[in-house]
Amino acid sequence: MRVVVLTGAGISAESGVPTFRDADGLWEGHHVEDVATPEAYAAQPDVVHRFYDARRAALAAVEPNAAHVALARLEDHLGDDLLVVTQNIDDLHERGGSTRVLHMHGELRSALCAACGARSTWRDDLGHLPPCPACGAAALRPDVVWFGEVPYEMDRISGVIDRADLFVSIGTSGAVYPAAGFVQYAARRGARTLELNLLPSEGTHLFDEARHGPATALVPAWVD
Ligand code: BV8
Ligand code: ZN
Repeated sequence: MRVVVLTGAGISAESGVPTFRDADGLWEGHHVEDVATPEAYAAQPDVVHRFYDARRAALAAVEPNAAHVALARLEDHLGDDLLVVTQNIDDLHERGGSTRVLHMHGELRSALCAACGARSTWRDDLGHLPPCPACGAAALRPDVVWFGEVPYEMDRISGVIDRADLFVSIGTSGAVYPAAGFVQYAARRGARTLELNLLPSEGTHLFDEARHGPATALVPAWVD
C-alpha cells in the first residue's frame, strides 16, 4: 500500500505551534500573507527576519506530539511506501521520528543563499546574518517558500501522488495552493482520499472520507 500524507499547521497545533488561520492569522499586526512574500523581504527584511527568528526560537520550546509520533510508527511499517509531504517549516516530524519527510514550503532551520543558492543550517547564536558559508556573500535568507514563490520538489510530489493508493491530509485548511489541489490530483489517479482535521477544511467535500477532531486522537487511531 503506497501512502502519501500531506500535513499542515494543524498537526503541530497541539505541540503549541500556532496555526496560520485559527487565530486571526496576524503576527505583530501583519497578515502572514503580507510578511511571507519576497516583496515584504525586499521592503522590510528586518520585519521578515524577526518573523522567522521568533518562530525559530519558539521551536526550541515545543515537542512533537502523538500525531507526529504515530506517523513515524507508520513509517516503520511502510518504509519507502510512505512519504510525508509537509507544508510546515518546523522540524517536529523529524523530531517525532519520521525520516521520509518532504518540506514543500522549506524549513525554519535552513538558510538559503540568494546569491549562489547554497543551503546551510541557520545559526541563531550568531545574532546577525553571517556570510554564506559557500560563497561568502552577505545574501542569506530564510529557506522558506513565500507566497508567489514556487514550492520545492513539485515533480517529486506529483510522481509519488501518481503512484499512491491512499492520500491522507492532516491538519490543513486547504487554503493554500498548490497543496490544496493535491487531493483532486490524487483522486483523479485512483487513490483513496482521507481528511483528518479538527474542522472541515475548504476542500473537505473532495475527500472520500473525512474525520474531524484533534490530530493527537485521529492520527494514532488511524495508524494503529
Ligand atoms: C505558487 C511558508 C506557483 C511560509 C507558506 C488565488 C487563487 C489560488 C491561488 C492563489 C491565488 N493567489 C495567489 C495564489 C497562489 C498562492 C496561494 O495559494 N494563496 C492563497 C492565500 C490563496 N500560493 C502560492 O503563492 C504558492 N506558490 O502558487 O507558485 C506555482 C504553483 C504550482 C506549481 C508551480 C508554481 C506558495 C505558497 C507557499 C506559501 N508559504 N508557508 C511560512 O510558513 O512562513 S504557506 C502557509 O500556509 C504555511 O506553509 C501553511 O502550512 C500553509 C497552509 O496553511 P495550513 O498549514 O493549512 O494552516 P492553517 O492555519 O491554514 O490551517 C490549519 C488547519 O488545521 C485548520 O484547518 C484547522 O482546522 C486545523 N487544526 C487546527 N488545530 C488542529 C487542527 N487539525 C487537527 N488537530 C488540531 N489540533
Ligand atoms: Zn552563497
